[in-house]
Amino acid sequence: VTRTNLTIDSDRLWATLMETAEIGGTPKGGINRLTLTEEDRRVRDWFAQTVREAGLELGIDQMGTMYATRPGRDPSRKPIAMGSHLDTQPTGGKFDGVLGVLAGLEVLRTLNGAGIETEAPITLVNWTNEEGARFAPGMVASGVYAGEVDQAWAMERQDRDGVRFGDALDAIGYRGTEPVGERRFGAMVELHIEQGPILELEGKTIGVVTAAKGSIWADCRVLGRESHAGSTPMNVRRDALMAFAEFALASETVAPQNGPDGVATIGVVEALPASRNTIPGEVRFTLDYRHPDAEALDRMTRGIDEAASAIGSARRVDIQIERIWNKPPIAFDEQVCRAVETSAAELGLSHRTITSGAGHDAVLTASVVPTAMIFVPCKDGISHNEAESATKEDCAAGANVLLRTVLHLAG
Ligand code: HGY
Ligand code: MN
Ligand code: MN
Repeated sequence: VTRTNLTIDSDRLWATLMETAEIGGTPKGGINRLTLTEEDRRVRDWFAQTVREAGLELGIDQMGTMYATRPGRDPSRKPIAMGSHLDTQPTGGKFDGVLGVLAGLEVLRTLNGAGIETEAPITLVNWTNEEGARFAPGMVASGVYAGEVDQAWAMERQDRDGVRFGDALDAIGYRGTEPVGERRFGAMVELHIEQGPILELEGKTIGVVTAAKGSIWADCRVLGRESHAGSTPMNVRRDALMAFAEFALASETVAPQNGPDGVATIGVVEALPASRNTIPGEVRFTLDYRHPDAEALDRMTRGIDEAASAIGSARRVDIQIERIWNKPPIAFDEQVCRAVETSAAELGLSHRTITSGAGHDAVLTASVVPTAMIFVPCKDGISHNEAESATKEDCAAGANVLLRTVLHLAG
């Protein structure tokens, strides 16, 4: 039975959001808390202490993912999971990931305060390395949990300084002993800011997320030939940087060819040997492209590979694209989506169904656990930016939908 009058404490939620934003907080009001750094360790320590104070049982798996469980009346039932991530982008905001974890904490604190016992246990999850900004790919711990990423391969991923994921995990003391994927959940619900402009434009408070774009990440290299900047005629150069530039613009035109929902991004570029009077012989760069439709995503892959070989032969360079992540588009679970929609309606909150352009841990768990997401608006649709912001009211609305959805599912 769902208590009709139970709501979360929005002051407490907001205070917790602002308190933890100090850990890795930046002068511009954002958060720089890259996965498996000292800042990540500090927020994990805070999380561990806070959930223990709330009487929750804490487990940590071999990828460092943290599970805080509130017992239910019937321990034989699979727990209902709420969760997201506490790691951020280098110029991250206060809400991406963090809102989903702290709203889940607020839900559990509210149940404790009301003395409510649910049939099924409830587990709050902090997934390791959702962002993929330090160690690529992102969503790697939920990927291992879902059986879509190989754990040993994940442990070997290196950051730009050559630090291995496994060593960084040991350095902050969060390599748990629990095998990944051993915990099975009855359902999983993730609350997140939309990170896009639709809810705000339409004046809707809640997004019932029914699907998510597919995403492909690649580590790329252009191999040309170093040569003298002054004495090498333009027509004999094998300039890796200029070839990269042409490829970058080609990837920008491939995206919209498959409709307005196709996107492509090159976030990191490095020209070697990085000397102003040597023609770059090598360029290393990242490529992230996405589409909600699997067929269109395949067409983007073909367009990108065709551009690489055409530009490569025209400029006598080799453009290599190594795909390290390939997650097809997904649809979330209909029952769980309906529980989200019913909860929003019960609360009298304006809502609409929506597809997620961003990736989330829920996108990975969806293949092994009935999963859905709740969106709330963020200002100007801005995210992965220190100016990211959401209102206290919308955060509370999202947390109340999360509370009711979990009560529906946990009984
Ligand atoms: O890349 C993503 O979609 C996620 O926000 N890390
Ligand atoms: Mn996120
Ligand atoms: Mn993010």
